[in-house]
Amino acid sequence: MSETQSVRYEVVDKIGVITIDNPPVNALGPGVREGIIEALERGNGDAGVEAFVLIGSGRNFIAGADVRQFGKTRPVGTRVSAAAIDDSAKPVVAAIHGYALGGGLEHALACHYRIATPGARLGLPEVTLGIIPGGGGTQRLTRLVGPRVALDLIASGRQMSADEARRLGIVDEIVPDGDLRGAAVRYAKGVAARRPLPRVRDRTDHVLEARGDADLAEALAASLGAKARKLQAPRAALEAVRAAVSSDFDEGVQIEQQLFEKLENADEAKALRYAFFAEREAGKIPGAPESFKPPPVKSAAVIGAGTMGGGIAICFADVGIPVKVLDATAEGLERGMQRIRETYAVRVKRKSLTQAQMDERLALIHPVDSYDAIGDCDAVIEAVFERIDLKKDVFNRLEAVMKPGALLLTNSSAIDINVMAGETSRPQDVAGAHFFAPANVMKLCEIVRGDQSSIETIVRAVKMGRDLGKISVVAGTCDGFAANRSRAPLVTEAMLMLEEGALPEQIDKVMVDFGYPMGPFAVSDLSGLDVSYDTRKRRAAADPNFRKLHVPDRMVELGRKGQKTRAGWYRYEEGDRTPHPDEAVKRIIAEVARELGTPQRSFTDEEILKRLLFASVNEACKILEDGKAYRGSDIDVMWLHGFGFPRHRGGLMFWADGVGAREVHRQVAEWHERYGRRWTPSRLLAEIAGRDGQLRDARAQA
Ligand code: T1G
Repeated sequence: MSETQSVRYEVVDKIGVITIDNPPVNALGPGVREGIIEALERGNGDAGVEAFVLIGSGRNFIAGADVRQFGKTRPVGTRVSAAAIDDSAKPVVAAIHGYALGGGLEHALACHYRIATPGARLGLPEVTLGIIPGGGGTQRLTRLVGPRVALDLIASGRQMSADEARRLGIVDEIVPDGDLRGAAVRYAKGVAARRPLPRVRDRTDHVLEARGDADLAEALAASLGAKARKLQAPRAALEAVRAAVSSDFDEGVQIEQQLFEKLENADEAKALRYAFFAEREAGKIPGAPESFKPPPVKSAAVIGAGTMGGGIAICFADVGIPVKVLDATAEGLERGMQRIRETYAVRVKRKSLTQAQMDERLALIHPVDSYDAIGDCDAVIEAVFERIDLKKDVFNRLEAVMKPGALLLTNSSAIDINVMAGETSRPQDVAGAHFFAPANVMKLCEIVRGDQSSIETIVRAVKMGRDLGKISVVAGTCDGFAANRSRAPLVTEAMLMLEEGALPEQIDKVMVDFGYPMGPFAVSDLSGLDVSYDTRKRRAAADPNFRKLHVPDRMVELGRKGQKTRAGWYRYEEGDRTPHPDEAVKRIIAEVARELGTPQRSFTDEEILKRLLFASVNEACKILEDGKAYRGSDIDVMWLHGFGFPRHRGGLMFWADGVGAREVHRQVAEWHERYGRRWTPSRLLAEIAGRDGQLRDARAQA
């Protein structure tokens, strides 16, 4: 018998079973909350029903409120349906499998009992969307586990395992996989007659204890990290948890509601919501045949045991996929394996991994000494030095040994995919899988289409990246592909502003204030100033119009290569990574400017920010114009996960939309007049500005 389309209600052995059936993830979409309320009313009015079970069909319990509905009016809020569960005269048992997130966990907290399967994942991820739980979750969780644990969970938005939830007292019992519904019905029968109902809202032990805790206020405030403190949602979470301690339940729910409403339509929440959907959109490949279900990569090989190759091997081992590692020399291979062991050892030392886990993962990484040993792998990733002759040689050998249909991937960041594809008789199987350093940490995996890559190859490579826990985004092959190509103009403008009178620490501060973890000069010190030096020399030799970057060139020539030489854009003390502004750098910049005869001036923070980001927005539009990215929002996902762009600002294009495409275009055109060729406005930018459109919605033109 169906109540609403997305909620089923039936009576099994005198237990009213309420099943949420709203694919794909049982979000609390239209009709779900109403359906729950109606089912409860029926069962409470039915003498043949003793208790209820609330359960999700498909792969999880309830993934939370429907994010697509945010900012729109909601007929019934989570608060109301959770209250209906709480108010039920007969006990309600939440039966949790898969995800119980956000409003999903809030419904479970309103239930009188909670059981879960071992694989269940529970959490209140609202802060990651710029809001706080708005269905009574901040109040119930604080009453159930106390303010310290509650704030940790709410302000971080992290997920916990069923086991942790059991230890914290959030879950009453863990039941085996298999027949959750049967187990829940039996559980419900066991508790059907028990009274009073254990309502979380009536729990006072933790809040009474907290009221007597003189250190609590300070401890709670201190528990928000520096990053969280800059954001509205975690600060609101703190206020809501405080209210749970100091107020009665109904008052607390009111306060939560007010805080929630203030956040819901703020810029922070809009940007975070946008980022959530942009990430999912990036996984969709235009033109991919719907019937094609990509087979997972179950075994992989990495060619080249350098820093990148080792990092990539770790990515596979981390998710349980066996991986073979091959290097040109036995010493190179041993050094690479040593580095892999050290990386794991650091994680064990930092307690993010146990020794047993380290051993398990290392056992999945097999050093091999010949190409013959890798032929049967589902995917191979080439990560040798960026030299065309080397890459060609590797692909020649892969052609000879790899089984038909194997994915032939290259981690090249600069060399045209078509060059490698041209070495094989199966260019359709070749694509780029461009990881960002450190490969085992950074989330972005740029999947690069060669001219002949098949759509199936791209879909498979995207899935491989996702299975590695990465965010895969597709780019076309061109100089720098989409991610680095879109960022390059930012770096150029940063360097050129130095010639005009800005200082590295000033530019970095603007970007850190904007929300970046580090400014571009601190990043350059970390990766090494010499990395781009050779590329610039090569380009300058090939292109007479190439705008030379005199300041960084001079720095490298003076031996200031960054952290590794303890001197770059900043100076560094021995064994310490803290950057200190350096008078010597000021002198070098002034000297170069004098030699060039560049007039010196001062910059406002706003000009710095716009000059850096507009240069990249303009380039991103050119990338789309050239058909080298599918969508404007894909550029944003690349910036969020490849370059540390602050997530609460959505992404490069989303941010620029906030300024307005018209204004971006006007300024780019003005700088084109002033600075010349490199600021030539993109045609696509002009077109979007002309119709007051949105950059994030731009689509590949070619
Ligand atoms: N609303 C709408 N659509 C959602 C959704 C949601 N909450 N969650 C997922 N989807 C869609 C998603 O867009 C994709 O669609 C498909 O489901 C599969 O998702 C009152 C206010 C559950 C861990 O933050 O974290 O409750 O792209 O590709 O990798 O306090 O989705 O295929 O068309 O991500 O297996 C709190 C968000 C809301 C959970 C599954 N809830 N979701 O991951 O699949 S706030 C969340 C996730 C709230 C209350 C408040 C993940 C997942 P399409 P997927 P997955």
